[in-house]
Formats: sequence, C-alpha cells, structure tokens
Amino acid sequence: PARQGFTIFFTGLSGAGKSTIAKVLYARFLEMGTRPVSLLDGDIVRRHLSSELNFSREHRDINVRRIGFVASEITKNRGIAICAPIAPYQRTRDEIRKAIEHYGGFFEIHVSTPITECEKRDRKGMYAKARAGLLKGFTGVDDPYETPKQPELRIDTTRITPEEAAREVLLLLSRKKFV
Ligand code: GGZ
Repeated sequence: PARQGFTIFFTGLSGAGKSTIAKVLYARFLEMGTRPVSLLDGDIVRRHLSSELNFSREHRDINVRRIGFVASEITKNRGIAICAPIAPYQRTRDEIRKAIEHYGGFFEIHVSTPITECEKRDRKGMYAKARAGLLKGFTGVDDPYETPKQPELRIDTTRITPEEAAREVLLLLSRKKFV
C-alpha cells in the first residue's frame, strides 16, 4: 500500500538555519527518489506566492496559511512538503497542523538557534538594520516570535552542521516510519 505523505514544517528566527537545513533535507529526499518532494522556502514563497504581502501580523498569517495550504495539497497527494517560514504565531502553526494531519504526517521542527547566535551571523545585515531602527517590526527584535510548545523536534544549529541537523530530522522520520 502507498504510504502517507508528510510535511516537514521548520519554524524559527531569521538566520536560525531553517533554509539551509531544508535544502540539505530536500537533496536527501531527491537522492532517495521514493516520492515527489517540494521545497517551500520562505524567500521563494514570498517572491512567487505572497509578493503583495508585508510583515504585519495579518499578512504573516496569510503568508503562513498559504504555505500550509500548498503543503496540505502535497501531503494529500502522498508527496513530501518541506516548509521553512518564520511562522511566528503558535495559533497559526496549530491551525496548519490540524489541516495537514488530516491527510498525513506533520512534523513541526523548531530551529531554536538563539537570537544572539542569529544576530552574530547576521548574513543579510538585517539585525543590524533592525537594531538601528531602520527596519521596523523585525522578528525577535521588535516583533514577536512565539516559541513552539510541543514541536516534534528542536534543533539548535549553534554547534551542529546543517548535515547533522538534517540527519536528526531523518532519524525522527524513520522512528515514525515515514521513511
Ligand atoms: C522578519 C523579515 C522582515 C521582518 C524582511 N521580520 O533572513 P531572511 O530575511 O531571508 O528571513 C526573513 C524573511 C521572513 O519571511 P517569512 O515569510 O519566513 O516570515 S513569516 O513567516 O513571518 O511570514 C528575512 C525577511 O523575510 N524579512 N522583513 N520584518 N523577517
């Protein structure tokens, strides 16, 4: 019998490592070649699906719900959806979980790298801008991030590589018999 599809839903601060882990995982699934896999990365979604949206609470929720809807369609069709938005609100994440669990697996992965580390990396210089008041409503600086209460997994990337992080996700999936 064909196995159920599933969604890997990364959530965490900007610069925590969500996209990097998501890309490694995406490559692993492609190598396995067992089922179709889609990567719904934050910046790609913002460009192609949510280009009219800003970063207000309302617009973040619309953005995250769109990602959830696409992921639920993929899961329904027995594929793998890998999502990597900030998704700062617990209620919205729970809403998506409920919709997707109806069709298959849902794995909420909190990329819990502390803000001090994200800010130290500051790959795009956005934390510096936010601290300087040049970028308002930046998550973790002057906009909320609600820490996931019961994620399937928490990964702090301060001391592990993206490859190791991806391996932890795959271990979880094999324990749950999804790979
Ligand atoms: C947070 C922002 C903001 C504000 C622009 N707050 O490091 P990045 O650049 O690539 O990741 C961030 C990305 C977050 O978009 P998401 O769609 O994942 O957010 S949400 O789930 O809340 O809808 C950052 C950039 O967009 N960015 N302004 N104010 N991140």
